[in-house]
Amino acid sequence: MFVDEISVEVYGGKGGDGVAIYRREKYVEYGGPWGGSGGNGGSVIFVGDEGKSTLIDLRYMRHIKAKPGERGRTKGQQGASADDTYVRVPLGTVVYTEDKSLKIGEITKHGQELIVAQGGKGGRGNIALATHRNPAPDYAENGDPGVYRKIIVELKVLADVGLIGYPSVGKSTLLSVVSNAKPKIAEYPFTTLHPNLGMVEVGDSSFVLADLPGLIENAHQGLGLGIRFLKHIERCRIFLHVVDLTRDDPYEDYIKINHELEMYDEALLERPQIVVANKTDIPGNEEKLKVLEAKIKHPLVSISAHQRKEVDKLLYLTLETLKAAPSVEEKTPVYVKNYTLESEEPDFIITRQEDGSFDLTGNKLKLIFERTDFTKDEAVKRFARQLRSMGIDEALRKEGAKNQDTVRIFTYEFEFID
Ligand SMILES: Nc1nc2c(ncn2[C@@H]2O[C@H](COP(=O)(O)OP(=O)(O)OP(=O)(O)O)[C@@H](O)[C@H]2O)c(=O)[nH]1
Ligand SMILES: [Mg+2]
Repeated sequence: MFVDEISVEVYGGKGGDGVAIYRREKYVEYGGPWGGSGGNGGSVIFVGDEGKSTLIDLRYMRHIKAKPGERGRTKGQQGASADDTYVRVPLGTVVYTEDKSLKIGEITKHGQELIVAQGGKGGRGNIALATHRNPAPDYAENGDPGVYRKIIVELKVLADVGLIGYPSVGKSTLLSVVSNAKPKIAEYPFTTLHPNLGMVEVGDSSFVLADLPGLIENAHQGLGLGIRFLKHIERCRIFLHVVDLTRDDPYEDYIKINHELEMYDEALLERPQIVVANKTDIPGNEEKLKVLEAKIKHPLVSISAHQRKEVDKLLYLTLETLKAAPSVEEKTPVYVKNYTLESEEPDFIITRQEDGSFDLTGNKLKLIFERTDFTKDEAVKRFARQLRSMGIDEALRKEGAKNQDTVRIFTYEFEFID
């Protein structure tokens, strides 16, 4: 089965907590801070692997978790950082956020790495937190949580040449006679349900040929096997457009398939196309072939895939065309923004509740919140200072906060003091 889109949950490992302990020295009450920082959590990383051709492995690991970092140790030693968790994926893998509004990245090369869930940073121990003002803090930072997200992993078939055309015109038959691929061939439409790839050798050169499911009118609106497969077509550098001479009007077929390409993305019309008039072994269609030759604007080769007639001629023309063809620009659909730090939400968001209290949320705020050990007074004071330096006090005042108003930060509540 060909898997081309899958949803997976990925979890970066939590950073190890820092520790707050003191050095013990004889006759010295406080020997100074001695707590090490926590190690970083592991990240979940996808790696390109040219030996893989499907996403089937991911189907068996719906939740991918990286390991947490170790707690800080005594004697100022840092806890060990966790190893990253690597997942090998085929080239052409694209990763999106859950709703597909953001593209996290894409793997196109062997060995290329993409972090899909970053591990959390280790929390600082009390040695690292010591400052001029407070040389012996009795608190430490908690480790940051790792990134958790649901992602959509998508694979587009990477092929140089794509076979397109109506169902049953002989696309799979052609692939089967020019490569080692063994696609299913039958006389009913939609025999091919997923793309088949074959390596085609021509003289000293070779190219990857993709046999794609048949297209029909309004495929761009989802009819037949629809858009799911039009998107595979996008990446082919050239098309072999197979038309069946035994059908009523092969020229009309040619026009309609090109119209489908245009409706999906008009740039596809610019791509080199060779028209392959198939089934010349069946007599009585010579007139239709002549009409095609006269009317179409693309080069044409007539063959019998079944009898492998004139197939070599087609392969040489394909190779020549491929060599001259521009490489395909990877383009991101307009509605998909590339993932950047700016796409993250602001540091904090203030919402006024109906009862007049204030709710504070936001990614950066959450991070500072999670780092804080609220059982320690000093740590809480430090948290308050951090809020002030982020401009939260100022912003609250602007939103109309007054003395003794309630402010809520996740699970923590306090009174605003002007
Ligand atoms: N006579 C003749 N029959 C052919 C030729 N090429 C393919 N066929 C037949 O046409 C039918 C459809 O062939 P397929 O290769 O499965 O067609 P397809 O384009 O892959 O069809 P879908 O996968 O449904 O899109 C089969 O019965 C083939 O045997 C040919 O050159 N001559
Ligand atoms: Mg087929």
